[in-house]
Amino acid sequence: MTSAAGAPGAVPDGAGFDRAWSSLLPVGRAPTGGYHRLAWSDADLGCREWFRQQADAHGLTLDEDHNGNQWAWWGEPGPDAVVTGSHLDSVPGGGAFDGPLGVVSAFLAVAALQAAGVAPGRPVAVVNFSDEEGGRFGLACLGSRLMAGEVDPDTALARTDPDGVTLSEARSRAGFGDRRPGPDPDRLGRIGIFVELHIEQGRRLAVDGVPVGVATAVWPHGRWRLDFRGEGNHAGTTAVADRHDPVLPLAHAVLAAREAAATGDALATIGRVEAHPGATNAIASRATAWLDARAPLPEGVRAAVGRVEDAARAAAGREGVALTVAEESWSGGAEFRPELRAALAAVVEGRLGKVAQLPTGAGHDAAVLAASVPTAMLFVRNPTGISHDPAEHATRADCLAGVDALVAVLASLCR
Ligand code: HGY
Ligand code: MN
Ligand code: MN
Repeated sequence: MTSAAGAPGAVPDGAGFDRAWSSLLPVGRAPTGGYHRLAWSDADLGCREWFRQQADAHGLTLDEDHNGNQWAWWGEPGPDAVVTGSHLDSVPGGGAFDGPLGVVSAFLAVAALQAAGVAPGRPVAVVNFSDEEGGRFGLACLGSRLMAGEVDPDTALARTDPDGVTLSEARSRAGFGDRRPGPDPDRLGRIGIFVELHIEQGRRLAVDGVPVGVATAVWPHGRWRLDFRGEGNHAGTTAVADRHDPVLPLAHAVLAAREAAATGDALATIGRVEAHPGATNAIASRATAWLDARAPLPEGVRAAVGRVEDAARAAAGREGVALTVAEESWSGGAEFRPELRAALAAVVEGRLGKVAQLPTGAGHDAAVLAASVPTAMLFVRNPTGISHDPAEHATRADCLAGVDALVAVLASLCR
């Protein structure tokens, strides 16, 4: 047995990475190439079964908690554990790497330490956090936020998906109905440090020519639902002066989101809209838009949302349309501990010869946990920066560099 210090003999198993990656790749992939691994769907259950198989293959002890999070323990679960992993669910039509790269890399990094005969000085676990994307029920980072007591379980259970299925019903259909979600101080209390590896959702590492980076911060971000209620009518016989078209103020909201993003430091996006009844030859009676807004500081997010809401309300008033705006999800973001990220950056640089430190506008479970435990993130270079799309990609060489960096980080933490 060698000590974990540096674990020079622990190197990524490229063939092992290929096997793990290729066994997960087909799960939940649509014919379009995009992924529909939505929480508690058959695709998500397929990912959960894959996690169980990986835990078994690496001799890790499986623990599935009441919030749907999966843990694979190397040794006995215990306090001050080094936990690494990410999520396996995707946005609708998402890419293959956002989430899964962190979970696959975590299993491979643990396998490399095991193969090198490392005896970890503290418990180690690989984690799959449930429903990180909120792609079905609209609440981001739900598994980790329920564990941390950040989301009311009854509020979450009552959330419905676009087909009107509640989270409660979806969990029951998945065989989880007998387990009530909610705060889990025991499991949260076991975490000594959480390290999440994730594909970069941007191009900073590509521009800097660096394969692996360390996160400095996750921006605050939230989701708002804008409901416009007008008056349905015939598209071919209703004079403009007689219209109360809800899609018109919705269009103003879309333009205001772009304006807020183009003129401030926030990012504001409306990527999901619905018009009812959705008939080509009818003026919609109601329409809904979902706004995603993010910025380096919370007040920047609120300012951007305010600009969108003001524009939408003014346009709705002119059109005689009623508007309600509701905040659906809020994540406060996180600043990762400077001393921790500097220590990990030194480890990564020592292993790979170079490193960068960078913030992200993308939300992560690591940002949720940062309020309770020391957390850090490693980013793997994404040549195009594209994410939340089937074109999302990282090269195999960079994925293995990410595993290599994670091995060195885990080895340094497991002393
Ligand atoms: O939405 C996000 O930023 C993350 O991908 N859940
Ligand atoms: Mn994502
Ligand atoms: Mn993610």
